[in-house]
Amino acid sequence: DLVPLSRALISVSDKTGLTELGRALADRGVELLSTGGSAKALREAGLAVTDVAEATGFPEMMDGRVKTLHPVIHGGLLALRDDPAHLAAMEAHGIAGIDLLVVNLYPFEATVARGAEWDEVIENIDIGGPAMIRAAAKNHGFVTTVVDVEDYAALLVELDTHEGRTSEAFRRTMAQRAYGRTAAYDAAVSTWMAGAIGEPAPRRRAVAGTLAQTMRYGENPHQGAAFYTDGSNRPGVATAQQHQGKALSYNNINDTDAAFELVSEFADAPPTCVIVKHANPCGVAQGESLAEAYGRAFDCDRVSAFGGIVALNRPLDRATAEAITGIFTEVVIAPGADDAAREIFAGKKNLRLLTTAGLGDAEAPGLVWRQVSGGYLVQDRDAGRLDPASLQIVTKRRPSEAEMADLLFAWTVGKHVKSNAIVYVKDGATVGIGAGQMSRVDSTRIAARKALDMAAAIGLDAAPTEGSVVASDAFFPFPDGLIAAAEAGARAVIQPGGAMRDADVIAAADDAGLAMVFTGRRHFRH
Ligand code: 93A
Repeated sequence: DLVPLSRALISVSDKTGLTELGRALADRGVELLSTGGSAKALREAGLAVTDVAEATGFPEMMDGRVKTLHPVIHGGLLALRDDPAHLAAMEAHGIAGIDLLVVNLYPFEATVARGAEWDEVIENIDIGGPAMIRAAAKNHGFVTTVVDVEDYAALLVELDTHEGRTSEAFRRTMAQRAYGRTAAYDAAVSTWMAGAIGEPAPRRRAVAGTLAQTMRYGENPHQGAAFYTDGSNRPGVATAQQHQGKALSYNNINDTDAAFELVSEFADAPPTCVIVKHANPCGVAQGESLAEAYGRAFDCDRVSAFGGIVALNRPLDRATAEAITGIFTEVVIAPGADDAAREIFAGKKNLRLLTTAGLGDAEAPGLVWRQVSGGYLVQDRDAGRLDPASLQIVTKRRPSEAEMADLLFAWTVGKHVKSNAIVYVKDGATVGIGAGQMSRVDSTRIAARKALDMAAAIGLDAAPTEGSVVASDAFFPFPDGLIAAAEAGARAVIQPGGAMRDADVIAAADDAGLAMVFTGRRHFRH
């Protein structure tokens, strides 16, 4: 899969590193082909260059709007070098292969950023550059495409590693970046245009992905909204089949996603049910049966579960469907539903039932995006599972086997609770969840208090947190949160550790007779 590189087309607006790259390629015996300004710079650096105009037999024209848009160029980029018909066409039409394309586009984004007028911005929409990039990247079996100055060095390393050739893996990596660039470029054009013509509706804005649905409104009734799929085709809310009920709202989709992501952590576990409200779980439980799991999840916080989203880790059955219809529920998502369950739900017209092709992959890598003023934050998905062997027991008392199982369950739930997250668990069911507080001790107290409220509502004598275990998504900075958990009746604690005052926190745990394990890993979720 190594292909030699003998002819390069260089056409760049940003001339950074251009002459160095040109010289490095020429030194390796690569013939250079180039457009007006790029060719001039290369020539001034003393390099031999063929003008694109000479290769095409056409001058660059219409203020440069047409310079590389010619079959001699696009044929050279697109021809399959192992297809006799393509080779014959090249021969017949005097087309020489182009093995490397180096392009960076007209500075559209920078032109917008400096506040240029409409006509000037339009003139900075590159047409020939993206056309060449898309052609070369499509033909990555034979052609290398470089669209970032930052990749010049990697290209030269690649050539030196393979004696002037490029590997398939490298060409594919570069092709992926190439399409990423052209996609972002057109998105920038569309986004600018939407702003310039005063069209704020989300459905008109450039968004990566495919428009799946426009909504009556967004998070609130005065906000427009739309839903896009990203083409990854993963099991989840975007690819689920909806069997009944009204179209999903913006908040439904957001909450259903949170519920499904959490239940997908329990792919190989006993029957598990997650109930979500406002993107936080308000009850997560396992049981002998799915119906039992639902009942136990419901008992964590019956008040919040009203109008919630239910996610299940196995197909919905009749008993679970019956239990769910006991209260008003917005959405149920599960990897399937049997006929009896479907029949029971059919009587509840407002209940949406979504089935997926399977559970999500909690360990799949991926990127998550967040918008900030004037930009985006991108990070790896919080994937990956805790290795129980890596846990460190830091207290005098070791957790029992049953406590350890509950600790791991609480830890996994805590990963999906907005920070500061505190999760009390007993016998495979959450009994108190504290979410989204600005101080950890508040989350600890709120979770315990909600558990007490629940106990009063359903007529329990003892506090549900009595004899529970507790997970904290990040370390306890002070002993106060841990002491509050001990006072609520927790017997074991799981937390990352790593606080300056760990020693104080461990001493407080020992004083209260708690077992505590450190994970060495944090799960902030904001
Ligand atoms: O106006 S274009 O869309 N028409 C073209 O045919 C074309 N071919 C390359 N712009 C075109 N380019 C762009 O010219 C390249 O993407 C690059 O940004 C720029 C390089 O021009 P020069 O080498 O003259 O500085």
